Amino acid sequence: MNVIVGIPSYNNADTIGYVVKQAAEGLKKYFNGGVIVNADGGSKDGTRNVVLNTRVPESVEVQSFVYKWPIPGKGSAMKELMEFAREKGADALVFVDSDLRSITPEWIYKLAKPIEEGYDFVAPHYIRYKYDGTITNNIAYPMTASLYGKNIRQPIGGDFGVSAKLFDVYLDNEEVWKTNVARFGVDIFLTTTALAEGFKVTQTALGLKIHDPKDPAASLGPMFNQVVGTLFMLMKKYEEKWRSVRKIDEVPLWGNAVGGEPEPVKVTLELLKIRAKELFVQNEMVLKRALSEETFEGVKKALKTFDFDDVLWSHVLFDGAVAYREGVLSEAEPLVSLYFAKTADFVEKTGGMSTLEAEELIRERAKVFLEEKDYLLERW
Ligand SMILES: Nc1nc2c(ncn2[C@@H]2O[C@H](COP(=O)(O)OP(=O)(O)OP(=O)(O)O)[C@@H](O)[C@H]2O)c(=O)[nH]1
Ligand SMILES: [Mg+2]
Repeated sequence: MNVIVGIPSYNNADTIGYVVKQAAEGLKKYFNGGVIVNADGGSKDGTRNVVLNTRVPESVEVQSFVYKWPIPGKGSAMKELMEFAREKGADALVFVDSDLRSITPEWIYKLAKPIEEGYDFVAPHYIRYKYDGTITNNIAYPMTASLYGKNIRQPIGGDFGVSAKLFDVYLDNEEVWKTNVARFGVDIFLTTTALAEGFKVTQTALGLKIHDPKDPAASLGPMFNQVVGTLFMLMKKYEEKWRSVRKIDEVPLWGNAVGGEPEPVKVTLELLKIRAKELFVQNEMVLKRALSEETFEGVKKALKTFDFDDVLWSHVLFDGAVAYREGVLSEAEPLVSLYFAKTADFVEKTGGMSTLEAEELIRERAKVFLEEKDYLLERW
C-alpha cells in the first residue's frame, strides 16, 4: 500500500522534527517506505528547515511546501496535502499534527492499515488528560454522536487516516474551503462528511496524546468559533441525515487498546469564569434572540453558580444551530461565553476525579444529547 504522511504546520520547529522521525520509522517498518510531506503556513521559526533536515531512512522521501490557498489555517494545509496525495496516487493519507510528543511509528500503521482492510476514514482514539480537548468533550463528541449516531470519541483529534476515495469527496466543492473549514473547522468537516456520506469509519487505538495543550479561556475562543461554526453549517447541509437518528452505534476500535497515565494539562478556572461573564454581557442582546426564553434564563442562572448541566448545555447548542440556520447567528462566536461557563462547570465537577471517572461523565453527556434530540427537532 502506498501511504503518504501529511503534516500541517505553523511555527512548530521545536516539535516537528520528532514527528517526522517517528513517521519515517513507521513508513519504513510497516510500508517499505513512503513519502512524508509538510504543508506549512509560512512559519517564521524555521519549521520547514527542521523538516527537510531531519534524518530519515533511505526508503522515505521528505518534502515540504508552503500552501497557496489564501486563507491561513490548518484546513488550507490539509486541503493541499490531499491534493498532493491525490496527484501522487496514494492509497492512503495519514494526517498527524506537528506538535505531537507521544507519536510512535505504530501510529502510522494504526492510522493507515485499516484503510487497506476496507475502511475509508480512521479516527484517532486516545487517552487524554481530563482537561485536554474541552471543545471535543463538550461539543464535538456529544454533538457528533447524538446527531449522526456514531460513537466516535475524538471527531476532531486531528490525526486521521483517509482513503483515496475520500479525497475526491472532500475536494469536490471548492466553496467549502472558503469557510472555517480552511481553519480549525477542518477536522469536524472531515469526520462529519465521512459519516454523513456513509463511508466506512473506524477508530484506532493510539494510546496517550501528548501535545502542546492550550488553556481554554486564554486561547480557544477562535477555535471554538471555527469548529462550532462548521458544525452548524454541516447540520444545515446534512439535515436529512441526522434527523431520523435515534440511537448511538458503537464504532469499532481497531487494534489493541494502549494504556498510560496522561500528563496534567493546566486550565485556569478563574479566567474561565471571568471571561464567561464578560463575554456574556457583551453578547447578551444577540444571545437573547438566539436562545429560547427557557434556555436564556437557564444560562443566566448558570453564569452565577457555574452549575451548568448537560441538558441545558445541549439546549444551548441546539438553539445555536437553529439560530444559525435561521440567520440570527452568522457565526458561533456569541456562544463562546457559554462554552467557557460549561468548561468551568466541568473543571469544578471533575476536580477530584481520575481521568477515567471524568471520561464516564463525558460518555453520559452524549446520551443526554440524544435524549434531548426531540427538543432540537421541535425547534428546527
Ligand atoms: N499550516 C498551518 N497549520 C496550522 C495552522 N494552525 C495550526 N496548524 C497545525 O495544525 C495542527 C494542530 O494545531 P494545534 O494548534 O496543535 O491545535 P489542536 O491540537 O487541534 O488543538 P488543541 O487541542 O486545542 O491544542 C498542528 O500541526 C499545527 O501546526 C495554520 O494556521 N497553518
Ligand atoms: Mg495540538
